[in-house]
Amino acid sequence: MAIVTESAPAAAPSTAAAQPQETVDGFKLVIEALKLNGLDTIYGLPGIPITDLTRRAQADGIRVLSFRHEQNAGYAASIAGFLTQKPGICLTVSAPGFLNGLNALAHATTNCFPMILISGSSEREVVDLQQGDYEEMDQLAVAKPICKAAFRVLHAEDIGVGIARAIRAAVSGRPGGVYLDLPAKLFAQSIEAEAGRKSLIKVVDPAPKQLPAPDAVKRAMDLLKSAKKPLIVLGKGAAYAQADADIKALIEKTGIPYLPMSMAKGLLPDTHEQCASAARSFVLPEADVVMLIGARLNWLLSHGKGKTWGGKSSKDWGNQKFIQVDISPIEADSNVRIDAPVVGDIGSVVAAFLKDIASVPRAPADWVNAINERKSKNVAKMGETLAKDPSPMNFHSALNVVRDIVKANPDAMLVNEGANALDFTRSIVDMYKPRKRIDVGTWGIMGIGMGYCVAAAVVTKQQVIAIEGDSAFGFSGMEVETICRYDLPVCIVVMNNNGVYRGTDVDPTGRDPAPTVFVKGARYDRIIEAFGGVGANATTPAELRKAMEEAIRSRKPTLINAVIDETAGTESGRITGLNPTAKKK
Ligand code: ADP
Ligand code: TPW
Ligand code: MG
Repeated sequence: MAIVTESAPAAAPSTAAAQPQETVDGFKLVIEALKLNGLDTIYGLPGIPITDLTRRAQADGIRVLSFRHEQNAGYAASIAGFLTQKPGICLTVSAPGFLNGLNALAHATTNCFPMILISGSSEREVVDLQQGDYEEMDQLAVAKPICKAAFRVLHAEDIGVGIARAIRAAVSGRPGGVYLDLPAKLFAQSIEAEAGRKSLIKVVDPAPKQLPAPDAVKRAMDLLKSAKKPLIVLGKGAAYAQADADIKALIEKTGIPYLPMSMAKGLLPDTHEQCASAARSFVLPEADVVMLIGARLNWLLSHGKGKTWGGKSSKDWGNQKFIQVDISPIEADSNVRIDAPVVGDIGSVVAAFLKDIASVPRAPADWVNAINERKSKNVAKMGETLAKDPSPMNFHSALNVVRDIVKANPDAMLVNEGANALDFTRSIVDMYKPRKRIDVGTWGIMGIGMGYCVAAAVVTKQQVIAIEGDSAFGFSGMEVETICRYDLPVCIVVMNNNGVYRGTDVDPTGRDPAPTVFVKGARYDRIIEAFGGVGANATTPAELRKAMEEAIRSRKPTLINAVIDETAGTESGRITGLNPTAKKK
């Protein structure tokens, strides 16, 4: 490791006999600690006190991707963590930059993505006495409640330990967001080079395997063997675990129908004969044993109860028994009884299941047939809808094109946010490979779009396709400049229906535009042209297809304004029922 950067005769005693001492400063130690641990990319935004950290990191070979807003850098880091199993690094300045990064830190924690938010901070002595330092804020205290762990390093010789602790906290057990506070003073501290080198830690086994207890495995397998109507639910934890071949084997060897959660789509191709997505509302209430693999029974699965699961009212439990595979020992029983919790990492657990797989009977034919019947009906119905070519274009006719393009480019990454633009894409666009679909996640958060595009392109080097609601796009739209600056192969499709959910609302008083409505007929494509990217306006599926094909052929940053019928969407997409007014009714 080339850690010696400077000789510092000025700092040495000025006797003629003294040898100039080789020293290393805090900047360099941070950079070397990251590199030593294979953390080769920083998503950030410069300014005091970290500008020189970005410069020197770049000079030392770390890829430094500079954003227009820290939130987007943070989202990029979070999804890089999901895709690589290494903590994504987001770097920000103090107070305001730090706060801008916090949303992503919380998002990473909520979604179980490993990420480290590194923020520069002001002088401790001044901050703690609240004497009004430049960008004064007790950042460590603010970060703590929303992240998995938070650390501060005060002395250069502790940088190695600080970064090692941050890495372990981010990736071990249930992954999450970690905050690392680096005060301005730290960067300028110099220590003796050899001592500096020795202080760094290459973290050994940062995310240790967690083998399941044999009795827990047996309990789960016994329950599975007893099932007449088994179902497997794959969540984004299963996608994160990168145990793709074993998960496929588990599903195919048992013949059990499975349901992928949004970001688990493509773990097996959505076109797989055992995929039950098109019969979701049938399999959830009907199943008798449900194996959850890396999926929580949160709101996205109706908390495991209520009508979705065959309960009589919203609080009633259904009749299913649950097996839950999760690395978190406290996840089980969070919403309903888990009859067979299996705590461990998904790779190890599924491998343990496979050892006993021959004794699991194949999923009963009447169950499989009943599902297939529902599926083919629903698929046929969807086919009819997709075949229509209404004018103006609606979500279905536009997404029918996206569906074809993704099918022809199964390695492309698909970024997706919005309400209708999200829900329709998830149900219409099939995914064929693992970890290709990245979206709004557990919170249904708007704003992940362009940050995810940057990270997806940088990490995977694949074509990225972003399907964005016009509202969703606005949260991170300025990052099209970033996409153009780094010349990334990103094709953004803005599903422009003139607003949030729809473009049809009016202010009853006649004074202002309605809260959900935007400038009508806006031309989002022109935004990217300002930065040298390719813009296209598409009013028909044919125009959309041509523009997307051209984007993928050229790999040029492209933004397509897809003009969608402003009446086509529904309030809140698929989750209208969560609105308080709907609840009141
Ligand atoms: P989804 O939204 O797709 O249903 P969730 O985010 O709710 O998925 O659930 C992901 C779950 O996966 C979390 O409970 C998390 O603890 C778990 N998880 C993440 N990584 C692993 C892993 N390597 N092994 C086991 N469980 C994991
Ligand atoms: C950070 C609330 C959920 S969906 C959405 C908002 C504002 C936008 C829907 O409009 P869009 O999609 O994107 O045009 P479409 O196709 O239905 O017209 N702030 C944050 N996150 C969320 N989820 C919201 C607000 C919301
Ligand atoms: Mg919209």
